[in-house]
Amino acid sequence: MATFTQFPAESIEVISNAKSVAVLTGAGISAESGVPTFRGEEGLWKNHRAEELATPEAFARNPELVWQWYDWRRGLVAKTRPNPGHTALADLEKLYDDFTLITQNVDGHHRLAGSLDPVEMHGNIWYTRCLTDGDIRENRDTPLPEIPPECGKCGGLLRPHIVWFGESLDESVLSRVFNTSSRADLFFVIGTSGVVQPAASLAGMAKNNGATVIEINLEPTPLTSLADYTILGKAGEVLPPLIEQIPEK
Ligand code: BJW
Repeated sequence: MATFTQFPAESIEVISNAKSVAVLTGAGISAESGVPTFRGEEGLWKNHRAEELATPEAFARNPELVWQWYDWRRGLVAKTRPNPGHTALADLEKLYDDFTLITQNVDGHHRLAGSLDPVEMHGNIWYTRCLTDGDIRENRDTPLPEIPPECGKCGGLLRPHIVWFGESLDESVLSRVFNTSSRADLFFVIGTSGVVQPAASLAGMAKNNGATVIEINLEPTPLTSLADYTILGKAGEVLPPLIEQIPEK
């Protein structure tokens, strides 16, 4: 484990020679867009208790309160745009035949920046799911005209199409992220505190299968001890100059 403020020359060689690349992002990649992170001084959990807002029990208890919080967050995200960190990852993707972007973020910014098929492990804030008929659909209304919103098809209660604490992740998503992390020879972990499972275990899975792990974060995290390189800095400042150094194949 070693920490740096920019990519050392030998890591550029590893990145240039990689054949199978996986990237895991967290809230930190969107922080420079103005989307709040969860933990830390400025994080969402500073003023809001996770268990009162981001659990199925919280929603069953008080769907209006949970929807008001998500409506507020949707309004925040709607005012933001992808930043140079998102764009750099969309550019990085073009350099490899085997590349998977895995994100814990629900803001949809990777896709907006041009990433072709990001795996959104925790869902997407712009989709709703009906509790009665399971219908999933895009909904970009902001603010929402009614809270809580109802299913246009069956009148059932809609919930955000997001994975809350204590809920299982979609099986197909899980198998995709486990497969891609196990076969990667290079694994980036960017802007995540590395405490929420199962996302937090992916870097270790990659490492155990022989991958080089590169972390980019403002500060050391629980994943720093397993990373081969930790670059301390803002993703939107660290990633763009990196891409310029990787030769096209
Ligand atoms: C920058 C930066 C810049 C800032 N540049 N960096 C095993 C052991 C123990 C517990 C569990 C376990 N398995 C499952 C659990 C329970 C639970 C869990 O992990 N709990 C832990 C907290 C202990 N996991 C679950 O419940 C998951 N379900 C599951 O596993 O089902 C099976 C199961 C259930 C129960 C028991 C056992 C098995 C589901 C997890 C769903 C997470 N949902 C949330 C909220 C919903 C989405 C929403 O409303 O938006 O997802 S929680 C929240 O945390 C959100 C995030 O995606 C997630 C991760 O946060 P992230 O992205 O890391 O953000 P931060 O804020 O924590 O960190 C930001 C980082 O960026 C910091 O490090 C900064 O330094 C950095 N940064 N600016 C670079 N510019």
